[in-house]
Amino acid sequence: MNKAFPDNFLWGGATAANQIEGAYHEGGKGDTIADVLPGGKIRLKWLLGEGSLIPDTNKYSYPNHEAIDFYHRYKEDIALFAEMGFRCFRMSISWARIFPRGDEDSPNEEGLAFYDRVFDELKKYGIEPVVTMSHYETPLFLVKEYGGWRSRKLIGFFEHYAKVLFARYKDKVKYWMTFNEINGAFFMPIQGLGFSMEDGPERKQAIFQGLHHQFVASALAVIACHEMIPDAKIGCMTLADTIYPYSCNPADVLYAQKEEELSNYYCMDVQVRGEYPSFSERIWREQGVTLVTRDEDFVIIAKGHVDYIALSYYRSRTEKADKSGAETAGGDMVMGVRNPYLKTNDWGWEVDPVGLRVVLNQFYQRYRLPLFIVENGLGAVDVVEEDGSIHDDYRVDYLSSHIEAAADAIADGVDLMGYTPWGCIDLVSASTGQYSKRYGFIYVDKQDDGSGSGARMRKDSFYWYQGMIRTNEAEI
Ligand code: BGP
Repeated sequence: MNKAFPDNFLWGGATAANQIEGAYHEGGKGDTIADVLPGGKIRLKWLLGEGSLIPDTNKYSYPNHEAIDFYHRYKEDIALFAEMGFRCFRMSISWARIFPRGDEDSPNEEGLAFYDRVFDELKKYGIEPVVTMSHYETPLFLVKEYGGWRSRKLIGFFEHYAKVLFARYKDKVKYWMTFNEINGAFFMPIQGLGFSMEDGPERKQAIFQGLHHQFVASALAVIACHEMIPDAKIGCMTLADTIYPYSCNPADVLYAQKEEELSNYYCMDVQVRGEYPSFSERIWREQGVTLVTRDEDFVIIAKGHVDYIALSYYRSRTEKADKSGAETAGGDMVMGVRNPYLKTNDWGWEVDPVGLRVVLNQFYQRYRLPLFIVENGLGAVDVVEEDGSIHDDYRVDYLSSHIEAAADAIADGVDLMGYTPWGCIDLVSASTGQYSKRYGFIYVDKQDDGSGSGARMRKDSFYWYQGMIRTNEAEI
């Protein structure tokens, strides 16, 4: 039996500027927070808020500086996306290419022109750009000078940036997203909110305050987009955290529910419903947070609610009230306890396609807005055979099982707009800064020590995904 997707389903692939472009000092671009994160396991120290914001190239490598050189090779890459049959391409605009410091009045024309060239190239093949405005790449100047999103001033800078983008690209881009994985701030504030800070009450206060500023900024961008490009759609983007209670012990169920409220619904309720959820007062109390707000913020938030919900999904999370003695689930900062029913990938992330169906249903039932899976995928070590072939059947298994889960969700009644697997071309990992954690259909010859020609090669999954898009169906 086959399951069909809607004819206008947006099949494609997803990337972010800091993980593919490289050319970090070309075209007038300023530094971003991604440019000071070193590559390899050591990056964790920075994600925990303990690393320096001054790069030390004698001691560390900074793979985001070169990434996969999409800045110069975008034509070749887009041709390969077209060969797979992409209908859309998710990418981000680097804020620091448009405003190198982030707080200028006038944009950098060279940066704007670069994205014009990329959009024109996509159009040549009929590929729709899906653009994230801020994907873990806050300009470093804003981080150092203003303390990142802790500062209210960033609301105005972001609104200005958004308006410049809408004015320039109004005829070229019809799908927008404001902040990538906005709820990721709870786990890795350095990437989303652009500040580094060790754990403690001050950090919690800063995270909630920074998120409030992002909510207002996001809503202002939504309002501007609706006014300036009435035929565009603008969404929020959330890290979809399917949370299971470890057992039917009511204490575990309640704990899991509270985690879900914080991780999934706290941000989405604001961005989708235009108001803070009923449980937010409790969360602020429990976390010892006092938000500093202005009356006008709530008017803006109420008006600037989004048109669709974009989400990333990689794995589920299992939670337990009392974790003592329990095995921790592997992975990065999004940690729960080990779920004995699930297998893990090479980096310890649990693989759970059913969790995707579950979370799509949860989100759709709660919000009744179209959903868009803009990240999903398997980070794995790939082996290039002597003849240049790459047999990544494990990736095909992962993706096809998740596509089937998405098809099941559609059959459940969920309105799903599209699917753009993460890292459709190999890129630099966000959590480890490695090249060797590969997600792509297209292999890029770059190794963790920075060596490699940068040559692009088609993996087996390239041909599988091409067939998948052509038939518009998931084989089950
Ligand atoms: C998401 C980010 C992406 C991406 C992905 C995979 O959280 O939005 O930028 O990198 O995760 O994670 P990683 O690169 O750490 O494997």
